[in-house]
Amino acid sequence: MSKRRDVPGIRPYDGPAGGWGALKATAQAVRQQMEVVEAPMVLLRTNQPTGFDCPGCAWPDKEHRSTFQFCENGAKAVTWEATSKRVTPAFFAQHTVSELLELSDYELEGFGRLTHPMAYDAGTDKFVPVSWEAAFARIGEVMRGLDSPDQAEFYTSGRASNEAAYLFQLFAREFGTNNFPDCSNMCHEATSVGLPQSIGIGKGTVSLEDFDHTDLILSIGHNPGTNHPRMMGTLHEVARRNVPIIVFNPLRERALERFADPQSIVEMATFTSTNIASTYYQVRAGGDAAALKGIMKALLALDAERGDVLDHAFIAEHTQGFDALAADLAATSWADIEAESGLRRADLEKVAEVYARSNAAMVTYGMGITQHNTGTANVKLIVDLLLLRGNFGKPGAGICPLRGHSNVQGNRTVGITEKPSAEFLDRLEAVFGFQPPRGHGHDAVRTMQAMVEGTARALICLGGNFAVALPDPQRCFAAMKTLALSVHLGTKLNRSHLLVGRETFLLPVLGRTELDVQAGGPQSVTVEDSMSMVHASAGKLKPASSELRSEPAIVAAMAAATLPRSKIDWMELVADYDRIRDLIERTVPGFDDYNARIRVPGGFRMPLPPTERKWNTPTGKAMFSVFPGVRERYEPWPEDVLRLVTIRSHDQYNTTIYGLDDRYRGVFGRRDVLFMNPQDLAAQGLEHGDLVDIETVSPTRSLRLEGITAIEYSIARGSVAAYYPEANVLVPLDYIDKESGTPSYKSIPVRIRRARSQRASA
Ligand SMILES: Nc1nc2c(c(=O)[nH]1)N[C@H]1C(S)=C(S)[C@@H](COP(=O)(O)OP(=O)(O)OC[C@H]3O[C@@H](n4cnc5c(=O)[nH]c(N)nc54)[C@H](O)[C@@H]3O)O[C@H]1N2
Ligand SMILES: Nc1nc2c(c(=O)[nH]1)N[C@H]1C(S)=C(S)[C@@H](COP(=O)(O)OP(=O)(O)OC[C@H]3O[C@@H](n4cnc5c(=O)[nH]c(N)nc54)[C@H](O)[C@@H]3O)O[C@H]1N2
Ligand SMILES: [Mo]
Repeated sequence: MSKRRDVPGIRPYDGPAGGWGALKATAQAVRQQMEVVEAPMVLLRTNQPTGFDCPGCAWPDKEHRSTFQFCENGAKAVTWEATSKRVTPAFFAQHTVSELLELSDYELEGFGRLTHPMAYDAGTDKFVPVSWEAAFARIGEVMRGLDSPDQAEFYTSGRASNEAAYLFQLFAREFGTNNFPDCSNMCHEATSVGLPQSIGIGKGTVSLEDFDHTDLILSIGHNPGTNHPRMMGTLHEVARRNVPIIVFNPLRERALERFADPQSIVEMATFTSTNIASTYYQVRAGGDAAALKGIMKALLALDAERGDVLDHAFIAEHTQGFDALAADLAATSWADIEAESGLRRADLEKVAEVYARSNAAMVTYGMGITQHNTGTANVKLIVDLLLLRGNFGKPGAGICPLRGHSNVQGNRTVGITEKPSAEFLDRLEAVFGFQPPRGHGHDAVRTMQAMVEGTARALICLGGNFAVALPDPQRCFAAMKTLALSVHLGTKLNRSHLLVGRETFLLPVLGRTELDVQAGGPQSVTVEDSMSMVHASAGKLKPASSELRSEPAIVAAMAAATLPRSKIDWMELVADYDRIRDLIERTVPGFDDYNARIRVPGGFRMPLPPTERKWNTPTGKAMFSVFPGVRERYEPWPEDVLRLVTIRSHDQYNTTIYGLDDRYRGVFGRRDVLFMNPQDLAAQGLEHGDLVDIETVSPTRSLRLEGITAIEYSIARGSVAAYYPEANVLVPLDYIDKESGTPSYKSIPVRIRRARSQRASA
């Protein structure tokens, strides 16, 4: 092969993930954002019994008791929030909103923490300071002036605490709508919709202890070295027990290959590392259903030979729908499975063999499974695989969705959903005495569609970067500007804040790391992690500005201003968050003795019936389901169409970009790249480093991203990858999983063409 040309910022990364590189990156993050004296103290308080919950990810800690767990990306999340940089009224006086909109979210957030409540002034095109009271009064006035409560949309980004989220849903429901777009609608909605159908609850079933007992992990479509870094410690332990970890991922992700645990004195001292994946299958993007069906088909064949491969007793006692699944697998051809998954029959048979030998297996998965047209069906297939060998309700077994935001699961538990159950609404009615709306409301995509159509008039965002996170910014950005009112509770400036409507308010909040003092004294909030553990989190840092208010306090004040005849004494609730938790206890099952139990270090676990082999489905059984065919789309794609997946870099938290490197993938100082398989490059007559244009194959919209540098990467053939959110310009807004509404961010049909001008490539 000829020598690869040099491309600026692209250098292979040969080391393991973790190790000294991670320590160095942490030191750098601290230096750039914080005063160094304060930093070690803050980091030491992360995920400690008396400290705050890490805003980085939703991976649990061993009872929140262990000594400080080193985590590079957790440190970035904490230092990013605890930065000493500030965005003050003086800053806003210097820049018009139009000017600021020219900047990227990376630059905007880089200016630091918001310090004062601000209101948009159309006359000067600037944000100007406003008093909290004036802001609340005006928000209330506009809200009351809407023609219908359903013209208002209440967005939640899953960082909000249980207390803030509960008050937010209470506000919206007393106001009269179930419009709850949330980040989960773009993330694990397929889990929230699929798992209840299969096992009766929309949550993962494994606990941290299960990792000590498992003897097989299938890791599908998630990148823990970057997105759930504390999981690496767990996987490292499992790998060192010689438990097979079989990875399915179109991209080679370094942390899934080799990891040096910064906690391991030996590995750090000797520069060694541990292999994580025992086998790494580079499945084609969107080929997981085919692969899972192949494994199950092989498993059934083994059972036909040996008779004891399936857990027949479990299937008979606990499940329904096995025969239909078996018939469908028999009817699915190996040719289709191989073509769609890009994997060989012999390999999938090997996985089935290993699975057949295991006593307790688990599947861990993330966005590679959910952000597809068939996201919900994919999730249900994973359950099928586990049910075949009774992998629920025994130590070491179960399903483990890697959640997104640190409290996205808790938000759902306390009522952030556009499809509330009748029982929950009945309890709200009984406890509060108002009649909550009964009809289903809008999810995230539906909200944006309503904004595009002009039927949504007001948007209140409890955190997040709504328009940048969603697909098709061209449409979404324009729609935001047609609103009568937008209100953003945030810590840092982002582009959604700047897409101002007729009136827009920016309300700066206390972050997780900061001390929250209310009339009743210092407060803690509570969060629920990926494994359904609920525990307290109390910030300790001095707030970024004396003007900041807590999220519960702001939500309560907006509610009080909007609902003058409210049945709820909002401000009294905020004086002491125990009062909010008492109300949660009275209206949401599983929170008995809430206030007492969060005062025990480590907190408590929410009920998870499948761990006791109890199934809250309509039949009372766990349900097998059938995935029709092997494709995400029911017709094959034309030959020259590639499947684009959008991914996160190592220096990024969703739309928050900490830096421009993606160390483990060998990308430095840039994000404008397209990862391609060398054979796909060659097939298109392209070379490593060529500039390309990407165009979405869409009958309805012309969506393009121009001037991207194509680079060689170890990625499955037919799949290409680019960074989110830059690549969101290529995602059609209506390209969703119809069952869950989740955008198909990981299966966009695209064509790649050499860019007309090759100027910037060398
Ligand atoms: N540091 C950091 N932590 C985070 C976040 C962050 O941005 N930064 N985001 C948080 C949030 S909200 C979430 S939802 C999670 C996201 O965590 P992940 O689920 O890990 O998210 P992604 O990086 O989007 O993609 C995961 C992996 O899926 C693979 N993949 C893509 N398409 C396919 C496919 O079709 N099949 C398979 N098998 N794999 C595929 C990609 O190659 C990538 O390795 O992380 C949370 N934690
Ligand atoms: N193409 C593509 N698009 C995607 C995805 C993808 O994989 N590919 N992933 C999707 C997923 S999984 C998700 S979850 C969404 C994320 O969507 P969002 O949750 O809306 O986005 P974030 O980038 O996490 O939000 C960042 C902003 O949150 C605010 N913030 C930070 N901390 C706090 C806090 O403590 N309180 C408050 N009130 N505000 C705070 C800051 O102002 C910051 O600018 O994006 C989705 N979009
Ligand atoms: Mo997410």
